[in-house]
Amino acid sequence: MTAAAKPTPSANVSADAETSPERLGAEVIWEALIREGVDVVFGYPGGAVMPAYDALSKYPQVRHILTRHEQGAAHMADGYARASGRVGVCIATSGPGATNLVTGIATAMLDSVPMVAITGQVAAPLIGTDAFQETDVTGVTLPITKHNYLVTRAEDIAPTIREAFYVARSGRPGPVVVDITKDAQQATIIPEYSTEPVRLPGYRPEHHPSGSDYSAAVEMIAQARKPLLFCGHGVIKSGATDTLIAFAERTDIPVAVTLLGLGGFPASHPLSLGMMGMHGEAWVNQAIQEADLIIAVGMRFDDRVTGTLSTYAKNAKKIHVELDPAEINKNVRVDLPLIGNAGDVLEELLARVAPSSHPDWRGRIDELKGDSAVRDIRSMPDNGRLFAAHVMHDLWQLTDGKALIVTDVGQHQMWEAQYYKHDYPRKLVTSGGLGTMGFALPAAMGARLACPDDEIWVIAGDGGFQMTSPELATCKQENIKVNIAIINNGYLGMVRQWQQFFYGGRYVATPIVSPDFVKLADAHGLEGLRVTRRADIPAAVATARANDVTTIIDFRVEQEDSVYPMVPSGSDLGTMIRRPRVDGGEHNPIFETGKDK
Ligand SMILES: Cc1ncc(C[n+]2csc(CCOP(=O)(O)OP(=O)(O)O)c2C)c(N)n1
Ligand SMILES: [Mg+2]
Repeated sequence: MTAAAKPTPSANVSADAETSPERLGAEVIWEALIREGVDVVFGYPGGAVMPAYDALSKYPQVRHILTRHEQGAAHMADGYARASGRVGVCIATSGPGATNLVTGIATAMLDSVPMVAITGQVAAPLIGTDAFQETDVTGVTLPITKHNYLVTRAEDIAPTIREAFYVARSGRPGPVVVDITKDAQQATIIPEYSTEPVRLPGYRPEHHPSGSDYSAAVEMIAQARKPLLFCGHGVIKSGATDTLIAFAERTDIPVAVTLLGLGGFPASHPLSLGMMGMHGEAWVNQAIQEADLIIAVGMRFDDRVTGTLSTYAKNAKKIHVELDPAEINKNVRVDLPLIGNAGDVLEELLARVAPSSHPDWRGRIDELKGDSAVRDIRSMPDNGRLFAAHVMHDLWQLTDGKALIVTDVGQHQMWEAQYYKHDYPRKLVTSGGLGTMGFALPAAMGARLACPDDEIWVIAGDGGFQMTSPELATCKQENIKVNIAIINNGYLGMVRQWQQFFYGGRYVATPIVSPDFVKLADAHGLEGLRVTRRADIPAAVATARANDVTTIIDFRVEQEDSVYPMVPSGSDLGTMIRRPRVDGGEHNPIFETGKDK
Protein backbone atom coordinates (compact mmCIF):
# COMPACT_ATOMS: atom_id res chain seq x y z
CA MET A 1 0.00 0.00 0.00
CA THR A 2 1.36 3.44 -0.79
CA ALA A 3 1.23 6.31 1.67
CA ALA A 4 -1.68 7.77 -0.22
CA ALA A 5 -3.61 4.52 -0.65
CA LYS A 6 -6.72 3.89 1.40
CA PRO A 7 -6.83 1.21 4.10
CA THR A 8 -8.85 -1.89 3.34
CA PRO A 9 -11.68 -1.85 5.88
CA SER A 10 -13.41 -4.87 4.44
CA ALA A 11 -10.35 -7.12 4.63
CA ASN A 12 -10.98 -10.31 6.55
CA VAL A 13 -8.45 -9.67 9.26
CA SER A 14 -9.07 -12.60 11.56
CA ALA A 15 -9.81 -16.26 11.24
CA ASP A 16 -12.43 -15.77 13.98
CA ALA A 17 -14.02 -12.76 12.32
CA GLU A 18 -17.16 -14.61 11.25
CA THR A 19 -17.69 -16.44 14.50
CA SER A 20 -17.49 -13.92 17.32
CA PRO A 21 -17.38 -10.11 17.35
CA GLU A 22 -15.53 -10.07 20.66
CA ARG A 23 -11.85 -9.27 20.64
CA LEU A 24 -9.05 -8.81 23.11
CA GLY A 25 -7.45 -5.40 22.98
CA ALA A 26 -4.29 -7.27 21.92
CA GLU A 27 -6.13 -8.67 18.88
CA VAL A 28 -7.48 -5.23 18.03
CA ILE A 29 -3.88 -3.97 17.75
CA TRP A 30 -3.18 -6.38 14.89
CA GLU A 31 -6.54 -5.93 13.21
CA ALA A 32 -6.09 -2.17 13.25
CA LEU A 33 -2.58 -2.51 11.81
CA ILE A 34 -3.79 -4.85 9.07
CA ARG A 35 -6.48 -2.32 8.16
CA GLU A 36 -3.67 0.20 7.61
CA GLY A 37 -2.05 -2.20 5.14
CA VAL A 38 0.69 -3.44 7.46
CA ASP A 39 2.23 -6.78 6.50
CA VAL A 40 5.54 -6.63 8.37
CA VAL A 41 6.53 -5.36 11.82
CA PHE A 42 9.96 -5.26 13.45
CA GLY A 43 10.11 -5.89 17.16
CA TYR A 44 11.15 -7.54 20.38
CA PRO A 45 8.85 -9.01 23.05
CA GLY A 46 8.66 -8.47 26.80
CA GLY A 47 6.24 -8.53 29.74
CA ALA A 48 4.06 -5.51 29.04
CA VAL A 49 3.59 -6.38 25.38
CA MET A 50 3.16 -10.14 25.78
CA PRO A 51 -0.61 -10.11 25.24
CA ALA A 52 -0.04 -8.46 21.85
CA TYR A 53 2.65 -11.02 20.94
CA ASP A 54 0.38 -13.86 22.04
CA ALA A 55 -2.39 -12.55 19.80
CA LEU A 56 -0.02 -12.25 16.84
CA SER A 57 -0.26 -16.01 16.29
CA LYS A 58 -3.82 -15.45 15.02
CA TYR A 59 -2.69 -13.08 12.27
CA PRO A 60 -0.29 -14.96 10.01
CA GLN A 61 -0.62 -12.28 7.34
CA VAL A 62 1.64 -10.08 9.48
CA ARG A 63 5.31 -11.04 9.32
CA HIS A 64 7.22 -10.31 12.51
CA ILE A 65 10.97 -9.78 12.32
CA LEU A 66 12.63 -10.55 15.65
CA THR A 67 15.52 -8.13 15.96
CA ARG A 68 18.49 -8.37 18.33
CA HIS A 69 17.92 -4.94 19.86
CA GLU A 70 14.96 -2.58 19.76
CA GLN A 71 17.14 0.11 18.16
CA GLY A 72 17.45 -2.27 15.22
CA ALA A 73 13.66 -2.60 15.08
CA ALA A 74 13.19 1.16 14.86
CA HIS A 75 15.85 1.55 12.15
CA MET A 76 14.34 -1.34 10.19
CA ALA A 77 10.91 0.32 10.29
CA ASP A 78 12.63 3.54 9.21
CA GLY A 79 14.50 1.90 6.32
CA TYR A 80 11.30 0.16 5.25
CA ALA A 81 9.51 3.52 5.19
CA ARG A 82 12.24 5.45 3.38
CA ALA A 83 12.66 2.83 0.67
CA SER A 84 8.94 2.36 0.04
CA GLY A 85 7.13 5.56 1.03
CA ARG A 86 4.87 3.44 3.28
CA VAL A 87 4.59 3.69 7.06
CA GLY A 88 7.13 1.49 8.89
CA VAL A 89 6.05 -0.23 12.11
CA CYS A 90 8.07 -1.35 15.13
CA ILE A 91 6.96 -2.83 18.43
CA ALA A 92 8.61 -3.15 21.84
CA THR A 93 7.87 -3.73 25.48
CA SER A 94 7.71 -1.10 28.21
CA GLY A 95 10.68 0.40 30.05
CA PRO A 96 13.99 -0.70 28.51
CA GLY A 97 12.31 -1.99 25.35
CA ALA A 98 10.75 1.39 24.69
CA THR A 99 13.83 3.40 25.66
CA ASN A 100 15.92 1.26 23.30
CA LEU A 101 13.69 2.54 20.48
CA VAL A 102 14.48 6.16 21.28
CA THR A 103 17.52 6.61 18.98
CA GLY A 104 15.59 5.13 16.08
CA ILE A 105 12.55 7.31 16.72
CA ALA A 106 14.71 10.45 16.94
CA THR A 107 16.44 9.44 13.70
CA ALA A 108 13.07 9.16 11.94
CA MET A 109 11.92 12.47 13.43
CA LEU A 110 14.89 14.45 12.18
CA ASP A 111 14.48 13.07 8.65
CA SER A 112 10.65 13.24 8.58
CA VAL A 113 10.12 9.50 8.16
CA PRO A 114 6.60 8.05 8.59
CA MET A 115 6.77 5.45 11.36
CA VAL A 116 4.44 4.04 14.00
CA ALA A 117 6.04 2.60 17.14
CA ILE A 118 3.80 0.45 19.34
CA THR A 119 4.97 0.03 22.93
CA GLY A 120 3.54 -2.00 25.77
CA GLN A 121 3.02 -0.12 29.02
CA VAL A 122 2.43 -1.32 32.59
CA ALA A 123 -1.22 -1.75 33.56
CA ALA A 124 -3.07 1.56 33.98
CA PRO A 125 -3.54 1.28 37.77
CA LEU A 126 0.24 0.91 38.17
CA ILE A 127 1.17 4.01 36.17
CA GLY A 128 3.12 6.44 38.32
CA THR A 129 4.13 3.84 40.92
CA ASP A 130 7.59 3.04 39.52
CA ALA A 131 6.23 -0.38 38.66
CA PHE A 132 8.56 -2.99 37.19
CA GLN A 133 9.72 -1.79 33.75
CA GLU A 134 7.68 1.38 33.95
CA THR A 135 8.99 4.37 32.00
CA ASP A 136 7.00 7.45 31.06
CA VAL A 137 7.27 6.69 27.35
CA THR A 138 5.04 9.51 26.15
CA GLY A 139 7.12 11.86 28.32
CA VAL A 140 10.41 10.52 27.01
CA THR A 141 9.35 10.59 23.36
CA LEU A 142 7.39 13.85 23.36
CA PRO A 143 10.19 15.95 21.82
CA ILE A 144 11.22 13.30 19.28
CA THR A 145 7.84 12.33 17.85
CA LYS A 146 5.43 14.08 15.56
CA HIS A 147 2.78 12.95 18.05
CA ASN A 148 2.34 10.32 20.73
CA TYR A 149 -0.48 8.60 22.59
CA LEU A 150 -0.99 6.71 25.85
CA VAL A 151 -3.87 4.25 25.46
CA THR A 152 -5.41 2.84 28.65
CA ARG A 153 -8.73 1.43 27.34
CA ALA A 154 -9.21 -1.33 24.79
CA GLU A 155 -11.98 0.72 23.08
CA ASP A 156 -9.42 3.39 22.21
CA ILE A 157 -6.89 1.09 20.54
CA ALA A 158 -8.42 0.93 17.04
CA PRO A 159 -9.22 4.65 16.69
CA THR A 160 -5.82 5.61 18.09
CA ILE A 161 -3.86 3.38 15.73
CA ARG A 162 -5.88 4.71 12.83
CA GLU A 163 -5.15 8.28 13.88
CA ALA A 164 -1.47 7.45 14.44
CA PHE A 165 -1.09 6.26 10.83
CA TYR A 166 -2.89 9.32 9.54
CA VAL A 167 -0.61 11.65 11.50
CA ALA A 168 2.54 9.69 10.57
CA ARG A 169 1.91 9.78 6.83
CA SER A 170 0.05 13.06 6.27
CA GLY A 171 1.64 16.46 5.71
CA ARG A 172 5.28 16.45 6.71
CA PRO A 173 5.65 12.82 7.78
CA GLY A 174 7.12 11.71 11.09
CA PRO A 175 7.19 9.05 13.82
CA VAL A 176 4.22 8.46 16.11
CA VAL A 177 4.33 6.41 19.33
CA VAL A 178 1.29 4.49 20.59
CA ASP A 179 1.91 3.33 24.17
CA ILE A 180 -0.73 0.74 25.17
CA THR A 181 -1.20 -0.47 28.74
CA LYS A 182 -1.18 -4.17 29.45
CA ASP A 183 -4.69 -4.15 30.92
CA ALA A 184 -6.02 -2.48 27.76
CA GLN A 185 -4.45 -5.31 25.75
CA GLN A 186 -6.07 -7.91 28.03
CA ALA A 187 -9.58 -6.43 28.10
CA THR A 188 -12.29 -7.91 25.89
CA ILE A 189 -14.44 -5.60 23.75
CA ILE A 190 -16.48 -5.53 20.57
CA PRO A 191 -14.31 -3.24 18.45
CA GLU A 192 -15.58 -0.66 15.99
CA TYR A 193 -13.42 0.08 12.98
CA SER A 194 -14.23 3.43 11.43
CA THR A 195 -13.90 3.99 7.71
CA GLU A 196 -14.56 7.72 7.87
CA PRO A 197 -11.67 10.06 6.96
CA VAL A 198 -9.67 11.05 10.03
CA ARG A 199 -10.29 14.64 11.08
CA LEU A 200 -8.23 16.24 13.82
CA PRO A 201 -9.20 19.71 14.98
CA GLY A 202 -6.19 22.03 14.86
CA TYR A 203 -4.11 19.73 12.62
CA ARG A 204 -3.68 21.17 9.13
CA PRO A 205 -1.37 18.95 7.13
CA GLU A 206 -2.16 20.54 3.75
CA HIS A 207 -1.21 24.00 2.57
CA HIS A 208 -1.50 25.74 -0.78
CA PRO A 209 0.20 28.95 -1.87
CA SER A 210 -2.02 31.75 -3.17
CA GLY A 211 -2.25 32.81 -6.82
CA SER A 212 -0.40 36.04 -6.02
CA ASP A 213 2.44 34.06 -4.40
CA TYR A 214 2.80 32.07 -7.61
CA SER A 215 2.77 35.28 -9.69
CA ALA A 216 5.47 36.77 -7.46
CA ALA A 217 7.57 33.61 -7.88
CA VAL A 218 7.20 33.66 -11.66
CA GLU A 219 8.29 37.31 -11.71
CA MET A 220 11.36 36.59 -9.54
CA ILE A 221 12.31 33.68 -11.79
CA ALA A 222 11.93 35.84 -14.92
CA GLN A 223 14.21 38.53 -13.42
CA ALA A 224 16.96 36.15 -12.31
CA ARG A 225 20.26 36.01 -14.19
CA LYS A 226 22.04 33.53 -11.92
CA PRO A 227 19.33 31.22 -10.57
CA LEU A 228 19.79 27.90 -8.77
CA LEU A 229 17.32 25.18 -7.80
CA PHE A 230 17.85 23.18 -4.60
CA CYS A 231 16.49 19.65 -4.42
CA GLY A 232 15.86 18.38 -0.87
CA HIS A 233 14.31 15.30 0.72
CA GLY A 234 10.83 16.75 0.16
CA VAL A 235 11.23 16.28 -3.59
CA ILE A 236 11.71 12.54 -3.06
CA LYS A 237 8.97 12.24 -0.44
CA SER A 238 6.41 13.95 -2.64
CA GLY A 239 7.44 11.99 -5.75
CA ALA A 240 8.25 15.27 -7.53
CA THR A 241 11.36 14.17 -9.45
CA ASP A 242 9.80 14.24 -12.91
CA THR A 243 8.19 17.62 -12.30
CA LEU A 244 11.47 19.02 -11.01
CA ILE A 245 13.27 17.78 -14.13
CA ALA A 246 10.63 19.37 -16.36
CA PHE A 247 10.80 22.64 -14.40
CA ALA A 248 14.61 22.79 -14.47
CA GLU A 249 14.66 22.08 -18.21
CA ARG A 250 11.98 24.65 -19.02
CA THR A 251 13.72 27.38 -17.03
CA ASP A 252 17.30 26.22 -17.74
CA ILE A 253 18.14 26.40 -14.02
CA PRO A 254 20.96 24.19 -12.63
CA VAL A 255 20.05 21.97 -9.68
CA ALA A 256 22.06 21.37 -6.51
CA VAL A 257 21.02 18.64 -4.06
CA THR A 258 21.19 18.13 -0.32
CA LEU A 259 22.46 14.84 1.15
CA LEU A 260 18.90 13.57 1.57
CA GLY A 261 17.95 14.98 -1.82
CA LEU A 262 20.46 12.77 -3.68
CA GLY A 263 18.58 10.91 -6.40
CA GLY A 264 15.72 13.41 -6.28
CA PHE A 265 17.28 14.94 -9.40
CA PRO A 266 19.35 12.61 -11.62
CA ALA A 267 23.10 13.06 -11.11
CA SER A 268 23.70 12.38 -14.80
CA HIS A 269 21.35 15.15 -15.98
CA PRO A 270 23.21 18.01 -17.72
CA LEU A 271 21.63 20.49 -15.29
CA SER A 272 22.76 18.53 -12.24
CA LEU A 273 25.44 20.30 -10.20
CA GLY A 274 25.90 17.81 -7.38
CA MET A 275 25.77 18.02 -3.61
CA MET A 276 25.96 21.26 -1.63
CA GLY A 277 27.19 21.95 1.89
CA MET A 278 29.98 20.91 4.25
CA HIS A 279 31.24 18.08 2.01
CA GLY A 280 29.50 19.24 -1.15
CA GLU A 281 31.21 19.99 -4.42
CA ALA A 282 33.35 23.12 -4.23
CA TRP A 283 31.79 24.63 -7.35
CA VAL A 284 28.28 24.13 -5.98
CA ASN A 285 29.09 26.08 -2.83
CA GLN A 286 30.82 28.80 -4.86
CA ALA A 287 27.82 29.00 -7.20
CA ILE A 288 25.48 29.38 -4.21
CA GLN A 289 27.51 32.32 -2.97
CA GLU A 290 27.29 33.95 -6.44
CA ALA A 291 23.65 33.14 -7.27
CA ASP A 292 21.04 35.91 -7.52
CA LEU A 293 18.05 33.56 -6.98
CA ILE A 294 17.70 30.34 -5.00
CA ILE A 295 14.57 28.23 -5.33
CA ALA A 296 14.87 25.77 -2.44
CA VAL A 297 12.49 22.83 -2.74
CA GLY A 298 11.71 20.51 0.19
CA MET A 299 14.78 21.28 2.26
CA ARG A 300 15.35 23.11 5.52
CA PHE A 301 18.65 25.02 5.30
CA ASP A 302 20.36 22.77 7.85
CA ASP A 303 23.63 24.18 9.22
CA ARG A 304 25.56 21.46 7.36
CA VAL A 305 24.19 22.98 4.15
CA THR A 306 24.62 26.69 4.81
CA GLY A 307 27.87 27.20 6.71
CA THR A 308 27.76 30.44 8.66
CA LEU A 309 24.45 32.19 8.11
CA SER A 310 25.94 35.68 8.25
CA THR A 311 27.59 35.26 4.84
CA TYR A 312 25.27 32.67 3.29
CA ALA A 313 24.08 33.35 -0.27
CA LYS A 314 24.11 37.09 0.30
CA ASN A 315 23.47 37.94 -3.35
CA ALA A 316 20.44 35.70 -3.75
CA LYS A 317 16.75 36.32 -3.38
CA LYS A 318 15.22 33.15 -1.94
CA ILE A 319 12.03 31.27 -2.73
CA HIS A 320 11.33 28.46 -0.26
CA VAL A 321 8.98 25.66 -1.38
CA GLU A 322 8.22 23.83 1.86
CA LEU A 323 5.31 21.95 3.40
CA ASP A 324 6.01 22.76 7.04
CA PRO A 325 5.33 26.43 7.88
CA ALA A 326 7.61 26.07 10.93
CA GLU A 327 10.61 25.76 8.58
CA ILE A 328 10.01 29.13 6.94
CA ASN A 329 12.58 31.72 8.09
CA LYS A 330 13.81 29.26 10.76
CA ASN A 331 17.45 29.39 9.69
CA VAL A 332 17.56 31.48 6.54
CA ARG A 333 15.31 34.48 5.97
CA VAL A 334 13.52 34.00 2.64
CA ASP A 335 11.91 36.50 0.30
CA LEU A 336 9.01 34.31 -0.77
CA PRO A 337 7.71 31.18 0.97
CA LEU A 338 5.55 28.86 -1.12
CA ILE A 339 4.00 26.65 1.55
CA GLY A 340 2.72 23.41 0.14
CA ASN A 341 3.55 19.93 -1.12
CA ALA A 342 6.71 20.15 -3.26
CA GLY A 343 5.20 18.19 -6.15
CA ASP A 344 2.00 20.26 -6.26
CA VAL A 345 3.81 23.57 -6.02
CA LEU A 346 6.32 22.64 -8.75
CA GLU A 347 3.48 21.45 -10.96
CA GLU A 348 1.73 24.80 -10.63
CA LEU A 349 4.95 26.77 -11.17
CA LEU A 350 5.73 24.69 -14.24
CA ALA A 351 2.37 25.60 -15.76
CA ARG A 352 2.98 29.31 -15.18
CA VAL A 353 6.66 29.83 -15.93
CA ALA A 354 8.03 30.92 -19.32
CA PRO A 355 10.90 29.03 -20.96
CA SER A 356 14.23 30.74 -20.45
CA SER A 357 17.95 30.12 -20.77
CA HIS A 358 21.02 31.24 -18.84
CA PRO A 359 24.08 30.56 -21.01
CA ASP A 360 26.34 33.06 -19.20
CA TRP A 361 25.50 31.61 -15.79
CA ARG A 362 25.96 28.05 -17.01
CA GLY A 363 29.32 29.13 -18.47
CA ARG A 364 30.34 30.68 -15.16
CA ILE A 365 29.51 27.46 -13.32
CA ASP A 366 31.57 25.44 -15.82
CA GLU A 367 34.42 27.83 -15.10
CA LEU A 368 34.00 27.21 -11.37
CA LYS A 369 34.09 23.49 -11.99
CA GLY A 370 37.33 23.62 -13.90
CA ASP A 371 38.81 20.14 -13.79
CA SER A 372 37.78 19.59 -10.19
CA ALA A 373 34.99 17.24 -11.15
CA VAL A 374 37.57 14.59 -11.83
CA ARG A 375 40.47 15.88 -9.79
CA ASP A 376 39.71 14.23 -6.48
CA ILE A 377 39.56 10.63 -7.63
CA ARG A 378 42.44 11.22 -10.03
CA SER A 379 44.60 12.54 -7.26
CA MET A 380 44.27 9.28 -5.38
CA PRO A 381 47.14 7.19 -6.67
CA ASP A 382 46.55 3.61 -7.66
CA ASN A 383 49.73 2.69 -5.85
CA GLY A 384 48.57 -0.60 -4.44
CA ARG A 385 46.70 1.01 -1.58
CA LEU A 386 42.95 1.13 -1.50
CA PHE A 387 41.05 4.39 -1.12
CA ALA A 388 37.42 4.48 0.00
CA ALA A 389 36.62 6.65 -3.01
CA HIS A 390 37.82 3.81 -5.26
CA VAL A 391 35.35 1.47 -3.59
CA MET A 392 32.42 3.88 -4.02
CA HIS A 393 33.29 4.75 -7.59
CA ASP A 394 33.80 1.14 -8.64
CA LEU A 395 30.69 -0.08 -6.82
CA TRP A 396 28.70 2.62 -8.64
CA GLN A 397 30.01 1.38 -11.98
CA LEU A 398 29.67 -2.33 -11.17
CA THR A 399 26.04 -1.90 -10.08
CA ASP A 400 25.26 0.38 -13.01
CA GLY A 401 24.23 3.08 -10.52
CA LYS A 402 21.02 1.17 -9.83
CA ALA A 403 21.57 -0.34 -6.38
CA LEU A 404 19.67 0.76 -3.31
CA ILE A 405 22.44 2.02 -1.04
CA VAL A 406 22.05 2.33 2.71
CA THR A 407 24.86 4.16 4.43
CA ASP A 408 25.95 4.57 8.00
CA VAL A 409 27.41 7.82 9.35
CA GLY A 410 30.94 9.10 8.95
CA GLN A 411 33.51 9.59 6.22
CA HIS A 412 32.24 6.64 4.18
CA GLN A 413 28.77 8.27 4.12
CA MET A 414 30.23 11.40 2.53
CA TRP A 415 32.37 9.44 0.07
CA GLU A 416 29.32 7.50 -0.97
CA ALA A 417 27.44 10.76 -1.51
CA GLN A 418 30.30 12.08 -3.62
CA TYR A 419 31.21 9.05 -5.72
CA TYR A 420 28.09 6.92 -6.09
CA LYS A 421 26.12 8.92 -8.63
CA HIS A 422 22.44 8.57 -7.80
CA ASP A 423 20.09 8.87 -10.75
CA TYR A 424 16.94 7.57 -9.07
CA PRO A 425 14.86 8.62 -6.06
CA ARG A 426 14.57 6.37 -2.97
CA LYS A 427 17.82 4.59 -3.84
CA LEU A 428 19.82 6.19 -1.05
CA VAL A 429 18.79 5.63 2.55
CA THR A 430 20.93 7.54 5.04
CA SER A 431 20.57 9.22 8.41
CA GLY A 432 21.01 12.91 7.66
CA GLY A 433 19.54 15.04 10.42
CA LEU A 434 20.52 12.96 13.45
CA GLY A 435 23.58 11.32 11.87
CA THR A 436 23.00 8.04 13.67
CA MET A 437 25.87 5.56 13.64
CA GLY A 438 24.58 1.99 13.60
CA PHE A 439 21.73 2.92 11.26
CA ALA A 440 22.86 1.23 8.07
CA LEU A 441 22.58 -2.52 8.63
CA PRO A 442 19.12 -2.52 10.24
CA ALA A 443 17.79 0.18 7.88
CA ALA A 444 18.96 -1.90 4.91
CA MET A 445 17.17 -4.94 6.32
CA GLY A 446 13.97 -2.90 6.53
CA ALA A 447 14.53 -1.72 2.97
CA ARG A 448 14.93 -5.36 1.89
CA LEU A 449 11.46 -6.16 3.26
CA ALA A 450 10.03 -3.16 1.40
CA CYS A 451 11.87 -3.76 -1.89
CA PRO A 452 12.41 -7.49 -2.37
CA ASP A 453 13.66 -7.09 -5.92
CA ASP A 454 16.29 -4.39 -5.33
CA GLU A 455 20.01 -5.00 -5.12
CA ILE A 456 20.82 -3.61 -1.67
CA TRP A 457 24.23 -2.51 -0.41
CA VAL A 458 25.06 -1.45 3.12
CA ILE A 459 28.01 0.93 3.21
CA ALA A 460 29.21 1.23 6.79
CA GLY A 461 32.29 2.27 8.72
CA ASP A 462 34.18 -0.14 10.94
CA GLY A 463 32.99 1.87 13.96
CA GLY A 464 29.30 2.29 13.21
CA PHE A 465 28.92 -1.26 11.92
CA GLN A 466 29.89 -2.59 15.33
CA MET A 467 27.05 -0.66 16.96
CA THR A 468 24.32 -2.83 15.41
CA SER A 469 26.21 -5.83 13.99
CA PRO A 470 24.23 -8.29 16.16
CA GLU A 471 21.49 -7.81 13.56
CA LEU A 472 23.57 -10.15 11.37
CA ALA A 473 21.95 -12.92 13.41
CA THR A 474 18.56 -11.49 12.40
CA CYS A 475 19.66 -11.64 8.75
CA LYS A 476 20.41 -15.33 9.23
CA GLN A 477 17.28 -16.22 11.18
CA GLU A 478 14.91 -14.28 8.95
CA ASN A 479 16.73 -15.10 5.72
CA ILE A 480 17.31 -11.46 4.85
CA LYS A 481 19.95 -10.95 2.19
CA VAL A 482 21.85 -7.70 1.85
CA ASN A 483 25.38 -6.96 0.66
CA ILE A 484 27.63 -5.21 3.16
CA ALA A 485 30.67 -3.09 2.32
CA ILE A 486 32.59 -2.19 5.46
CA ILE A 487 34.92 0.73 4.82
CA ASN A 488 37.51 -0.39 7.35
CA ASN A 489 40.00 2.39 8.10
CA GLY A 490 40.80 1.42 11.69
CA TYR A 491 39.46 4.73 12.94
CA LEU A 492 36.32 6.56 13.86
CA GLY A 493 37.37 8.31 10.71
CA MET A 494 35.20 11.40 10.62
CA VAL A 495 36.13 12.29 14.19
CA ARG A 496 39.79 11.55 13.43
CA GLN A 497 39.54 13.92 10.47
CA TRP A 498 38.25 16.72 12.74
CA GLN A 499 41.07 15.95 15.17
CA GLN A 500 43.55 16.22 12.30
CA PHE A 501 42.16 19.53 11.05
CA PHE A 502 41.02 21.28 14.24
CA TYR A 503 42.48 19.53 17.31
CA GLY A 504 46.19 19.50 16.60
CA GLY A 505 46.26 15.95 15.26
CA ARG A 506 45.62 14.42 18.67
CA TYR A 507 43.81 11.18 17.90
CA VAL A 508 42.07 10.73 21.23
CA ALA A 509 39.70 7.75 21.36
CA THR A 510 39.45 7.39 17.60
CA PRO A 511 41.71 4.43 16.71
CA ILE A 512 39.28 1.50 16.87
CA VAL A 513 39.91 -2.21 16.91
CA SER A 514 37.40 -4.39 15.14
CA PRO A 515 36.68 -8.09 15.12
CA ASP A 516 37.77 -10.03 12.06
CA PHE A 517 34.71 -9.20 9.95
CA VAL A 518 35.23 -12.26 7.73
CA LYS A 519 35.12 -14.52 10.78
CA LEU A 520 32.19 -12.54 12.18
CA ALA A 521 30.24 -13.28 9.02
CA ASP A 522 31.26 -16.92 9.27
CA ALA A 523 30.18 -17.09 12.91
CA HIS A 524 26.70 -16.01 11.82
CA GLY A 525 26.50 -18.58 9.05
CA LEU A 526 27.03 -15.83 6.48
CA GLU A 527 29.90 -15.19 4.08
CA GLY A 528 32.77 -12.75 4.46
CA LEU A 529 35.52 -11.57 2.09
CA ARG A 530 38.45 -9.21 2.45
CA VAL A 531 39.70 -6.75 -0.15
CA THR A 532 42.96 -4.84 0.18
CA ARG A 533 43.65 -3.91 -3.48
CA ARG A 534 41.52 -1.99 -5.94
CA ALA A 535 41.97 -4.67 -8.57
CA ASP A 536 40.14 -7.16 -6.35
CA ILE A 537 36.97 -5.07 -5.99
CA PRO A 538 35.06 -6.47 -9.03
CA ALA A 539 35.49 -10.13 -8.08
CA ALA A 540 34.43 -9.53 -4.48
CA VAL A 541 31.37 -7.53 -5.56
CA ALA A 542 30.45 -10.29 -8.00
CA THR A 543 30.70 -12.93 -5.26
CA ALA A 544 28.52 -10.91 -2.89
CA ARG A 545 25.90 -10.32 -5.55
CA ALA A 546 25.79 -13.99 -6.50
CA ASN A 547 25.46 -15.21 -2.91
CA ASP A 548 22.07 -16.14 -1.48
CA VAL A 549 23.13 -15.11 1.99
CA THR A 550 24.12 -11.76 3.39
CA THR A 551 27.75 -11.18 2.50
CA ILE A 552 30.25 -8.85 4.13
CA ILE A 553 33.20 -7.38 2.24
CA ASP A 554 35.84 -6.00 4.57
CA PHE A 555 37.49 -3.25 2.51
CA ARG A 556 40.82 -2.38 4.16
CA VAL A 557 41.17 1.19 3.01
CA GLU A 558 43.73 3.96 3.45
CA GLN A 559 43.59 4.69 7.17
CA GLU A 560 44.18 8.43 7.40
CA ASP A 561 42.44 9.70 4.30
CA SER A 562 40.04 12.65 4.71
CA VAL A 563 36.85 13.80 3.04
CA TYR A 564 37.41 16.79 0.77
CA PRO A 565 36.36 19.43 0.20
CA MET A 566 35.32 20.50 3.68
CA VAL A 567 33.69 23.68 4.88
CA PRO A 568 34.80 23.91 8.52
CA SER A 569 31.81 24.02 10.85
CA GLY A 570 30.55 27.61 11.18
CA SER A 571 32.70 28.93 8.30
CA ASP A 572 31.75 30.75 5.16
CA LEU A 573 30.37 28.33 2.57
CA GLY A 574 32.93 29.49 0.01
CA THR A 575 35.90 28.68 2.23
CA MET A 576 36.85 25.09 1.79
CA ILE A 577 39.66 22.81 2.80
CA ARG A 578 40.67 21.11 -0.44
CA ARG A 579 42.32 17.76 -1.14
CA PRO A 580 46.06 18.24 -1.36
CA ARG A 581 47.63 17.48 -4.68
CA VAL A 582 49.73 14.39 -4.71
CA ASP A 583 53.37 14.30 -5.75
CA GLY A 584 55.08 11.17 -6.89
CA GLY A 585 52.12 8.98 -5.98
CA GLU A 586 52.53 9.64 -2.29
CA HIS A 587 49.66 10.77 -0.09
CA ASN A 588 50.41 14.27 1.15
CA PRO A 589 49.06 14.92 4.64
CA ILE A 590 49.39 18.71 4.30
CA PHE A 591 46.15 20.34 3.31
CA GLU A 592 45.38 23.67 1.70
CA THR A 593 42.77 26.11 2.91
CA GLY A 594 40.91 28.79 1.05
CA LYS A 595 39.49 28.88 -2.43
CA ASP A 596 40.90 26.47 -4.91
CA LYS A 597 42.67 28.25 -7.76
C1 LIG B 1 25.56 7.06 17.70
C2 LIG B 1 26.63 8.03 17.33
N1 LIG B 1 27.70 8.22 18.16
C3 LIG B 1 28.66 9.07 17.83
C4 LIG B 1 28.62 9.77 16.65
C5 LIG B 1 29.74 10.75 16.27
N2 LIG B 1 30.44 10.30 15.05
C6 LIG B 1 30.15 10.76 13.82
S1 LIG B 1 31.04 10.04 12.61
C7 LIG B 1 31.89 9.11 13.73
C8 LIG B 1 32.95 8.15 13.29
C9 LIG B 1 32.39 7.03 12.49
O1 LIG B 1 33.41 6.04 12.37
P1 LIG B 1 33.22 4.84 11.38
O2 LIG B 1 31.91 4.19 11.59
O3 LIG B 1 34.41 3.95 11.45
O4 LIG B 1 33.12 5.57 9.96
P2 LIG B 1 34.26 6.41 9.21
O5 LIG B 1 34.08 7.85 9.57
O6 LIG B 1 35.59 5.88 9.64
O7 LIG B 1 33.99 6.17 7.75
C10 LIG B 1 31.45 9.37 15.03
C11 LIG B 1 32.00 8.76 16.26
C12 LIG B 1 27.49 9.56 15.84
N3 LIG B 1 27.32 10.21 14.68
N4 LIG B 1 26.54 8.67 16.18
MG1 LIG C 1 36.13 3.96 10.32
